[in-house]
Amino acid sequence: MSGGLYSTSHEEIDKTYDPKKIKPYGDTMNDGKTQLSFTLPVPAGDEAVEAAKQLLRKMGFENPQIVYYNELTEGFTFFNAYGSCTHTVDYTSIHVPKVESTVMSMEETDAYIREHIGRKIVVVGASTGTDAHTVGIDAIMNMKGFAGHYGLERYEMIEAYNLGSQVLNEDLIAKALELNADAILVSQTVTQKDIHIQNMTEMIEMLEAEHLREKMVVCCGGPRITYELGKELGFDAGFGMNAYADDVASYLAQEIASRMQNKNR
Ligand code: B12
Repeated sequence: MSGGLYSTSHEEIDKTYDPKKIKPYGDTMNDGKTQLSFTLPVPAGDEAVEAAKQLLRKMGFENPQIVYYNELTEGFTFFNAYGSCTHTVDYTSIHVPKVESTVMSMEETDAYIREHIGRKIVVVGASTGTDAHTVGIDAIMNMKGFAGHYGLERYEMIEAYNLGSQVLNEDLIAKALELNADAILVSQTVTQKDIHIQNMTEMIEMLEAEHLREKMVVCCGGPRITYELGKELGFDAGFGMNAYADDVASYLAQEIASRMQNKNR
């Protein structure tokens, strides 16, 4: 049976869906329909709309349509546009490195730590450098948590210390040493001029200089952080958007337990 005016039936989808050639979906498989917005440094008017359409065609969009435009400030026009994307991606060839641990609930993680580590684990976290954003690290660490996921402070088997924002790398390391921490969590939100790269690189260099790098599990996170970037900068793992306390707590528990096992071998 057909799915109606605005939807495609499962049978039709099965016939036309090719994982080797995926493209955006509007209301019909492979229609390529895409919405995008951008600003051009020109005054509003017919020429501005034509410029936006030409640009969309060069980006690979057929049938470009400008559905809204407004001169936000003199000489700068904002556009909302639609177009049909002509490009495809081979979904079967995609491999994204990511944390391999099994995500457990808070209760399961507490039980895992009890069984495999046998003591509370100590975690120290902060938003470091000049970064004033606290909401990300709070989402991971605060008792009340975020989006229905309790933070590390709520875990019975985790002693969590959230140092807040604008914490210098040396101060975070000093606190981790004082508390004999098992793990350090670094949050970075501001990425302008790659300030996060500089700051996180400095963190790892400081830990290495003090011969502390291997003694702790060191993780980073933030909206523009990926697992790959974290690894590239010398962290054990990186967590991006949609990461929750469950993800990082499960990873820490399993990673610390595995390091303890390896040591005892
Ligand atoms: C709230 C906010 C602020 C508040 C922060 C209040 C506070 N106490 O944190 C205030 C008003 C202070 C602020 C200030 C600034 N802000 Co601001 N801010 C935001 C805003 C609107 C929301 C950020 C947020 O709270 N998100 C919600 C949290 C829950 O999401 P999250 O951080 O991504 O965290 C999740 C994951 O990333 C992950 N995660 C995060 N950290 C970690 C750490 C670990 C270890 C792990 C495992 C996971 C993890 O888990 C979280 C839950 O899933 C964003 C825009 C936006 N809509 O995103 C801009 C934004 C982040 N701010 C921005 C900027 C530029 C600034 C300022 C520099 C502006 C200025 N010129 O003064 C200043 C900061 C000055 C400074 N020295 O840092 C830019 C950053 C651009 C960039 N890429 O660099 C943004 C994107 C706005 C924009 N579009 O320009 N900001």
